[in-house]
This record gives sequence, C-alpha cells and structure tokens, in this order.
Amino acid sequence: MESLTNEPAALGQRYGIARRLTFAEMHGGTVAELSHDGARAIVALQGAQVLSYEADGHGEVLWLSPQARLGTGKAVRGGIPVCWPWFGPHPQGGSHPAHGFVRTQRWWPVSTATSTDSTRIKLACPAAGEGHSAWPHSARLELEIVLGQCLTLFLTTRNTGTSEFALTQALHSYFRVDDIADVDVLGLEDVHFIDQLDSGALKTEGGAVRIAGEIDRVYQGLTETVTIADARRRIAIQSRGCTSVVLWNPWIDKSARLGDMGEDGYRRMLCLETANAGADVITLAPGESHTLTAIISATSAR
Ligand code: TA6
Repeated sequence: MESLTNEPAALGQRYGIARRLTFAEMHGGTVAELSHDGARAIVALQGAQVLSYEADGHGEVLWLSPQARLGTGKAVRGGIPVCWPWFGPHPQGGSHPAHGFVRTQRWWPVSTATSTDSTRIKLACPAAGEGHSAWPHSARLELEIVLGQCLTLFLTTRNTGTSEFALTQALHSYFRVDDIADVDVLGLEDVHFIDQLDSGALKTEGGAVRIAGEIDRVYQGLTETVTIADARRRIAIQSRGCTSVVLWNPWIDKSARLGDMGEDGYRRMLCLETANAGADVITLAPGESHTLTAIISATSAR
C-alpha cells in the first residue's frame, strides 16, 4: 500500500524507524534520512533521488548543486537522479525531457526495514504505470536503497502492460572529488566508448582516464568495477544488470550553460553512471522484470 501523504510526521509514523530512518523537509521537499552505524543517506521523495551519501569514516561521497531545490518541476542536479524509461534525448526527439520523466515525479515509500547489516527504503513511482505521451506503456517501477557498508541501489522495472517495450535508463550518479585535476578513473582501460562529443564516434583509450576538459562517454561492454581515485580516497562503483557506464563532466562552458553547477562546481564532481545506454537496450515482454544495480563504496586512497 503506497503512502497517501507527504507530511514527514505522517510518513514517520507509518515508515519511520527510531534512530535509523526519519522523514523531514529539506531543499523545499520531503526527504527520508537513513542511518546505519556511521553512514548516512538522504533520499528525496521527488524522483526517489539520493541527495547525499556519507560513507562511514570517508565523508560525503556525492556532489549536489548548491542550487538544489525540490518541487520546481525541474530535475535536481546532483546526487543520484533516476533516468527512466529513456537515457539521453527521447528516441523520437521532440520536446520530451532528456533522461525520461520520473526524475520530477513524486515517488512513495512502499516499505522500510533495518537490520544489523543495513537500513533500507523501497519507493515506487505511480507515474510509471499511468502511461505518458512520450511512452505509451505501463510498468511497475521501484527503487530500493540499501545503506550499509556500501550504498546499494536496485532499480526494478516490471512490464505491467500488454505489449513489449524497450527501455534505456541510468542511475546518474554525481560523485564528489576534491579536485577533478587530481582524479584517475580506473577500470575503463581499452573499453570501447561512444564519444558523445565527437558525433558518437566509437573509440578506446589505454590507461587511467584523466579529466582535463568536457567529457561525455558511453562505455559499452563493461562488466567490471570502475574506481574514481584521488589523493584522499577511492570510490568504487560496481554495476549489475547492465554492460554500459557513462562518464561525464561538463567542464567550464557547459557548466555556464547549465546554470546550476555553482562556482567551479565542475572541479568538484564527476558523473560515473550505471546505465543501460547506447546499444545496451533492455526489452521487456508483458510480465517480465529487470533490475539495474549500483553498489557504491568508499575507502582510503592507500
Ligand atoms: O549522462 C551524461 C548526460 O547525458 C550529458 O550529455 C548531460 O546532458 C548530462 O547527462 C546531464 O543531463 P541533465 O538532463 O541532467 O542536465
């Protein structure tokens, strides 16, 4: 049964867990605050968007725009936006929003739980079942967020309609770094990628990826962990249910065009997105399900 109100107190009565999971108003909307041992996470009901993940002993792992504001009708920049049921521009073009339509929709808690290993919340998106002018299908869309030694996200789609549909999607994670000039991205060596800044040319690159300008790559055929390493820590991202990851930094000019990257924000962030994108398209027949999983952990640099 999905909750019928977004009042923090009412949600707390129904889904709260003393000292582990509470609801509050933040950034102009309702959020769930999860804790487990020394780890913390904040999840907005809008878009089921993780806005913050503080790993136990390793600080804030995610980058969030200083202009982050819920309830504006626009997606919040930062944290982990859910891009669904299409990644990037709408396949048929037109005026449909990039990255699908669920980022700005209200999601509702379905269940919460805590154990010695984790604190978790599962949310559902009613809009996914209501059809959309740009996507005439019906699905059950749920995101389960598990906070423990790692932060794990399970994004599950079930086709509840009567016809098959194709799906592309991403957990569009914005990671915080001390200085982008000091970052190595490991695990992408010699993996083919679509260069979105070079007319979709298919390329490979040996060695660790260094960021010295705008970068927008859809890596294909990937199955391993990708690591963002700087002088202080290593953030590891394991992706399951997909064979593509997206690497993105807007750098200076695109940041200015976006307008919500803050002062020098591009220096403090790097997107490494767990995705079904490019040729990695999921097709679901009626009744079939698929889960896209991201497992995020932080450790010291040495
Ligand atoms: O994931 C990379 C990307 O597709 C970039 O091309 C850029 O558009 C970014 O996503 C942000 O998209 P958004 O719609 O959140 O501004």
